[in-house]
Amino acid sequence: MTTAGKVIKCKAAVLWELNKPFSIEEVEVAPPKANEVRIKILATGICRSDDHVINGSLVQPLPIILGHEAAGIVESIGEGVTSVKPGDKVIPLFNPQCKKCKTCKHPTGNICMENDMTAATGTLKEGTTRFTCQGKSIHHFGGTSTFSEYTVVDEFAAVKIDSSAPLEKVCLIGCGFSTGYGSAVKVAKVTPGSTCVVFGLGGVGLSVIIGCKSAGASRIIGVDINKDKFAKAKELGATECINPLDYKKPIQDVLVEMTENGVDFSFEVIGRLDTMTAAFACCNNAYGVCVIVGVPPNGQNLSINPMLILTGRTLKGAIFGGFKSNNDVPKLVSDVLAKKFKLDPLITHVSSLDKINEGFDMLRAGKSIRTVMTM
Ligand code: PAD
Ligand code: ZN
Repeated sequence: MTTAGKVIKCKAAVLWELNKPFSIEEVEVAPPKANEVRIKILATGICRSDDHVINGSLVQPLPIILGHEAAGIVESIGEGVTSVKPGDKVIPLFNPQCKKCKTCKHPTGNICMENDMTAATGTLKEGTTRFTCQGKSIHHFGGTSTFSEYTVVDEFAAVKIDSSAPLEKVCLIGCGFSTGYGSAVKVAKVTPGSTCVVFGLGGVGLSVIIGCKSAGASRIIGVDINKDKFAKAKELGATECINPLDYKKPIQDVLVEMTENGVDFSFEVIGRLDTMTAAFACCNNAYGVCVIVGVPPNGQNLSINPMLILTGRTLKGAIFGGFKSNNDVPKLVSDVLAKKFKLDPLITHVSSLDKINEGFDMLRAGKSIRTVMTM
């Protein structure tokens, strides 16, 4: 029996209030309108950015269905959709690529003007939501909302991937892996023989390490206050790992000493102002490049002595590893199929949507890298 054109009732994790657990609810998912795609989500990862919404660091309209790192199969399409068809494997794109706006037409810019992160409305482009629960309309998150068995996205926020891709792994290309890997190879443009430092060894930081190693860095220093993260970081390419709590001096001073006047490339992959300041200060004064990857707390500012910039350091940042999502996501999936890199080491837990709160508790306790919920 086809579900196309009908409302689908399914399970979703709804966040009704900040700092509260998700409620597993039966939601109604309306059929896609023109230029929209309804997707059956088969796998979705838990990323720290979702947690930033729960704790208020990343401000979004509530109630909301979070989740943005996923893969699924197209269930039905709205009028005018041409890039995907029912049955296609797709990855939803929280940082979409419409290919028409000024940013998409720019050779490197990747914050498509159709994105719903920078000034979140919690709706699709048409201006309304497709989710209803207990008679209330529920907001979308980043145009993706993958903590639901079915979701509706704008056509520009979904991309077809290889039909043989293992969805329970390539879901990480929807956010964490691509963000980290691209931050190294595309944003910093790590060079062979260079020295890199990565602050924060979660799923995204470890993906930065994978990128630094593949770009030929000869020294990769991992920094984390949780030493349980060190073994995996070394397995993926870190040549040494340090814990700021083991030193009396500020960690930037330790790093500058360890590396003869600072590193070539530094990455902040936590989302804290103090570690952003440290990451910037520990890169070489003449040519060091610091990339901000962590999402900072809402409404706070960094204070930086301009002298640090004047001598030649570069401070930059990027969403989604600087990748143009529609162009690059299918290529990254093909790279996984060609065994160019492995996603398995990043997936420490496989779980289900019913256990979403336990999955977030493990992330907060530093016990998981990525939990992938399969449906
Ligand atoms: P995670 O929580 O798995 O990893 C963060 C790591 O930082 C953990 O291992 C912590 O132990 C460590 N840490 C915490 N505090 C400190 C500290 N003071 N000093 C040193 N280490 C510390 O998160 P994640 O890997 O999923 O995400 C990391 C950040 O990247 C987070 O801010 C997230 O919102 C952001 C992100 N950005 C994008 C983007 O497009 N720029 C995409 C996805 C995630
Ligand atoms: Zn994410």
